[in-house]
Amino acid sequence: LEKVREAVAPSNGVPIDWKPKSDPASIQADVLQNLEFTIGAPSSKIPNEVDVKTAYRGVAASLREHLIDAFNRTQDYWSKEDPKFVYYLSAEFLMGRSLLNTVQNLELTGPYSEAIKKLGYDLETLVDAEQNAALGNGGLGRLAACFIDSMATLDLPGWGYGIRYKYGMFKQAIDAKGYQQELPDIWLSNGNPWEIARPEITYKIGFYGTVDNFKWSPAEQVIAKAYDNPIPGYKTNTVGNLRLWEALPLNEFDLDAFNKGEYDKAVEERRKAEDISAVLYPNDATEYGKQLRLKQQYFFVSASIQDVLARFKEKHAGNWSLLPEKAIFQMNDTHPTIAVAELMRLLIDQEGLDWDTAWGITIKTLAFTNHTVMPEALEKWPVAVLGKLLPRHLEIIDKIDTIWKDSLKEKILAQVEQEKNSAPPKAEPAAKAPAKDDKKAAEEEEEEEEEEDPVEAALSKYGIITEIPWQKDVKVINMAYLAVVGSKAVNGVAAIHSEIIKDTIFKDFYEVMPEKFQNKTNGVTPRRWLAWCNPALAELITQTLGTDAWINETTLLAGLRQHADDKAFQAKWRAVKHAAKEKLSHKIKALMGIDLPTDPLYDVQIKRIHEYKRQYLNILSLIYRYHQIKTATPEEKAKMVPRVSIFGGKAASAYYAAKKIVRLINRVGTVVNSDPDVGDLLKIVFVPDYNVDLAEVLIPGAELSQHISTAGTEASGTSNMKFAMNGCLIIGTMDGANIEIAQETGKENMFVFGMDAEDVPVWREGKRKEWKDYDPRFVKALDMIKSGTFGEVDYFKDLVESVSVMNDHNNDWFLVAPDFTDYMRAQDEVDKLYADQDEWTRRSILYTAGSGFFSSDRTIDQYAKEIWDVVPCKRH
Ligand code: NBG
Repeated sequence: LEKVREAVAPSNGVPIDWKPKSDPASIQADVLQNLEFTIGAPSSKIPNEVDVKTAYRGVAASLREHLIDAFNRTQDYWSKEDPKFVYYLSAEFLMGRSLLNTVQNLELTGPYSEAIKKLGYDLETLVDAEQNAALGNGGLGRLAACFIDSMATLDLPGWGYGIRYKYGMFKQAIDAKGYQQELPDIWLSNGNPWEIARPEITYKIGFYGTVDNFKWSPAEQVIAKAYDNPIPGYKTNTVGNLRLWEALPLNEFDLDAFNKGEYDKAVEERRKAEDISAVLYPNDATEYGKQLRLKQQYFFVSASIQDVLARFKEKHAGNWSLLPEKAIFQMNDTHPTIAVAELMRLLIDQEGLDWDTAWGITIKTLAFTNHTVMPEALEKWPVAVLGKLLPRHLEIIDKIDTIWKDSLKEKILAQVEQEKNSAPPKAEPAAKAPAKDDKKAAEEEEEEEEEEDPVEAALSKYGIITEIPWQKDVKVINMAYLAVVGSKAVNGVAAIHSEIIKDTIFKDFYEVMPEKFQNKTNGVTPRRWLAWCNPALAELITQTLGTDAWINETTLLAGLRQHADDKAFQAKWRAVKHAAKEKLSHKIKALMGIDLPTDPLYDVQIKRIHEYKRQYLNILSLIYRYHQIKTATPEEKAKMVPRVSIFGGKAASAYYAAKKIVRLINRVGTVVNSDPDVGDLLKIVFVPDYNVDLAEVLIPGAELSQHISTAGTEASGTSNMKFAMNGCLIIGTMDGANIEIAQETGKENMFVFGMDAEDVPVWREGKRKEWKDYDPRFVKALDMIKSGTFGEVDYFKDLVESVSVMNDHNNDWFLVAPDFTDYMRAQDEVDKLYADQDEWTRRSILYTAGSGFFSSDRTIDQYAKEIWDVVPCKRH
């Protein structure tokens, strides 16, 4: 080794500062070299006979050198400086593609484009050859991806931690009849040039088994193997890390079994282990309660915490009280919340700390973000399930629960006393009460005796381990409560959502520890979601503001406001938007073979398909629009505003109502698009397999986007922010981050409709009187479905019924019918405004101008300062 060092290092012993070169000629040579020696393409075929996918790999391999160079320097520097780190624990990271983002963030686009051109390709084609890394379901996973981009850009020492799923989010196909079909997402089939396998970094993860005197002996063990994914910041040398874990068997292969001819048995252990990191659960706000899911959660959480503790020990062996000054784990929703028990277990069982010391460290080292109030997505594991898989953790959770409730006892006792004293004295039994027979009286007495102690009753609502009301005797662990108790801070993801959680799901907890609760309004990275996906608009913004500093300092976008009334600027803005519509139209032609005119209003609703997101409301209004077109006179038709309505999104595979909505949209699209009476007045398109790279085309091309959830249900929404950045107007309810977008861009510029979050529960209780009857247009739309205009009358029957029984307020839980009229009013305003293109464009500019607040740089800066206490550590 010494000899090698001597050979590569100059005499002063400092290693040669090797760096990949960035001029086009060197890049070209480097790509060629990588094509041959990394990828293995025969030199006789390079470059002209190499197919696009291979060429992509060659270019990625060359870029990877730049990435790894900066990555190693960053990580070395951080290791030397030893700052406090944030670890973002998330079961999902919806990264999308990396080539364009990498080349842009490293500021190498110019030389790479040139080099690639000289080799006979173009950057855009190669970008398109990359598979999507769809290791997430929707907003929650994409948020995690935006966050690590911002962490790197802000030079914050931080890593993401998650699972390297072999199969990501399922691929969605729509069959000829309009049904959604789910296909496996084999995203690694062309390799993954961005990751660095780390066979040297592994941890053992145990499951099942027994606990004897606090000592856990797992019955099953697997190995977690690390893969690092360098995350480049923009305009900085910092490259962060996303470490993903793959599950492998402890024993590769049972040769004995194989030799006996038991081939299945020979590979059984491998198969069982690999199952753990095989698939991303394709659900978003619906809980299947699968044991494997819990296994996945524990798997990645345990590996990540073990990894962090191992590094900590190398530097600060034994000094555990220092841990909260060196590390904070942010738990992204309930999926990683087993971390509370795992950190306790490792500190106590492995490091030998006592309970109180371990607990003191734990609650300073964990923080929790809640992303939904939908009860089905707030994970509750049956005690029986968790206790079997993780028996030691169950013990720990049980003890946390007991100590937590004990700590509240005094407070509750005082409350109960106070209530007793202030309650009116109990009336004496009426003198003439009929005498009871003895037996009955005795029974009643017994019942009274059994009556719960009021303190116990009051305490039960704080229980981490509780009974589910509809299934007595089945005990469950409320993972969100465990997280709230075990964290230093709890936050919601938009202002309204953070208030709602304090009033509803965490009300009791908020009352006893209000200081823990915070808000951190979501954000999105302005790099991927404006600068890189909409280069023409970005260029216009840079020209207009005289700087591209807005890419990292998005509040500078406010400078566009002063140009909003300038007609010449409006014309330029419109031209750029129109070009983006054309690009979108070409994309749809390529994907679906549908020709979309580019003059109509482009109206887009893209998100997971869910009843609360109300794609149903949108399609019902379009059905009525279709009816209007069919019955219009030529004069009326001439006045109509043509529209292209685009939907995209996946329904969870077992979510039948959502799947019916997908089918309805597709059926309506088929009928409308082929009706010669309609022509270009209305086109309805459902783009299959909506994902990150489609979003990067759909968002710039959209002029109107729909964020129309029932108020109080959408925690934040993040695509609303992306649309706003790209100058797309919003029709929406006063829900989630729409409220803050309206504040920033002007509520008068948004098409706001519907009940607000305070009205909704009142409506549901059936107390709202002013709503008299169904809107006749709503009735018409439903009638058209019922009468078979779109076929499949029986199939759509329950969808129709779900919004039909007006007096049963449990029906139509998401208020499709009661919000319909106001929605139609807002849609009329949309049409009216679109006819006035100057005013529309003015507003479009104001959206971009007002979107600066919604950069994830701002969000992450707030997390860093207000929760994590992590400061930038920048290598120069
Ligand atoms: C989702 C919410 C969205 C929110 C994202 C990111 C879950 C559980 N929640 O409204 O539905 O924008 O999280 O915070 O996926």
